[in-house]
Amino acid sequence: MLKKKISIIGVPSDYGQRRRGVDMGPSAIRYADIIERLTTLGYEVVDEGDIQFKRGNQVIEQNNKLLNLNEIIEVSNHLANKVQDVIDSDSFPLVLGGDHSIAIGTLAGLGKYYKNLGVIWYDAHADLNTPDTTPSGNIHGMPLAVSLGLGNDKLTMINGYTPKIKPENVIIIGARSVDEGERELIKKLGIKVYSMHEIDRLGMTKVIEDAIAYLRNQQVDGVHLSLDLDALDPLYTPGVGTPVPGGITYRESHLAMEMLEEAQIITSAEFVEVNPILDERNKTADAAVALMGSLFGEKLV
Ligand code: NNH
Ligand code: MN
Ligand code: MN
Ligand code: MN
Repeated sequence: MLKKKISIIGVPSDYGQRRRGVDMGPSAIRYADIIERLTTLGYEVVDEGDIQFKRGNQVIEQNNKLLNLNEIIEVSNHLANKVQDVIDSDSFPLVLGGDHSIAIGTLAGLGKYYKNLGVIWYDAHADLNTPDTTPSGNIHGMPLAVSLGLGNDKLTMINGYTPKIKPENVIIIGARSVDEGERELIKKLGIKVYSMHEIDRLGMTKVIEDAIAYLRNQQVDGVHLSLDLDALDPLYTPGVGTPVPGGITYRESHLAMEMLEEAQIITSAEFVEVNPILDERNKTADAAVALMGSLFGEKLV
């Protein structure tokens, strides 16, 4: 990894969707020994604790196209500030969700530093919905669109600027559930997508080689890995709110992380959608921590 220090930021938010329990993701990941795992690899690991915000019984139906909008704005502002503090301290931001709506805050913080940030969106979904296209009203289906400057102004303007990233610097890996409006947006913006079809056809080795070459060619000044655990097949990560069969395998995901580590290209990461209530004996958090091990340079021999 490019940095010797890693700062863990927990974001216990479940406001981006309707299934309770994903707010316990950071606890489940800590329980799976994330700190020990990374410390063993020689990093100085700082646990920044969890982002603080009002937590309670939701869903608060303020707007059926933007569920829990105000809560998500609050979480995003806090998280953006924390991510900036971590970068200021010359540390690697490692954000633990929470549902994927937290990526709005992560990218709002990162975009202040990286003017040409690359993003690898490892997910079964494209997360490119807007209030006009969302089938659910769940903001966890929108963070990539929001970060590209599309959707509700209050979300796109978090941290006082928009957009946070450029479409030509985004790569989606693992997609297999894409909504109609998202499909149109992918075409319109020319976003690079390695769906399950490309992963099957090319193999993960070629997919990651291409992704790295593509981002280098874009001359990105950093690469953020946004990893939704539902990218993997539910066989390996059952503890997610919206599982989709036919996903990436455990080994393919390790290979992807190992290749990204070898390339020394990742400058920040987040692992989201771990829901211990839906899980089987913390299997999904264990998988998340094992993948982080590979991402941060763990070797078998
Ligand atoms: N595309 C659907 C929606 O917008 C599902 C999104 N669910 C996710 N995204 N887990 O990664 O509601
Ligand atoms: Mn507050
Ligand atoms: Mn997602
Ligand atoms: Mn997903």
